[in-house]
Amino acid sequence: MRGLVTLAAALCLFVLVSPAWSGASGGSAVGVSEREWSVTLSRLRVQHGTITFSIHNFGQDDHNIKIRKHGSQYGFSGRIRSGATATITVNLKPGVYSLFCGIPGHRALGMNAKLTVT
Ligand SMILES: [Cu+2]
Repeated sequence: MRGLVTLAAALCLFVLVSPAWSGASGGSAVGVSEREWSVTLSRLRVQHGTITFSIHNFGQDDHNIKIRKHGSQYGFSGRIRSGATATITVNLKPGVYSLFCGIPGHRALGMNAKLTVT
């Protein structure tokens, strides 16, 4: 219940830094907020294993999220329309990952974030 409340708060009230909440599958969860031109994570460090990313596009343009480390791709949200939410669940090993928008030009404009998996 608390997790749902926290998730709703993160998505509806633009809360950018929220406490960790447990994913339904028992793994970790990370909230991702996209807008022109930023990607903001609810947390910057997360434990390795199953991680669910709840991604909301607060922007006016379409965006997406790609998860990469050392040139290898670990996750892709597909297109997320303005106002929409996408969820992707991936299994990540420890390391520093980049979460960025893969639409040409958007990463360079600032839609890029780093997540440390411990
Ligand atoms: Cu974008």
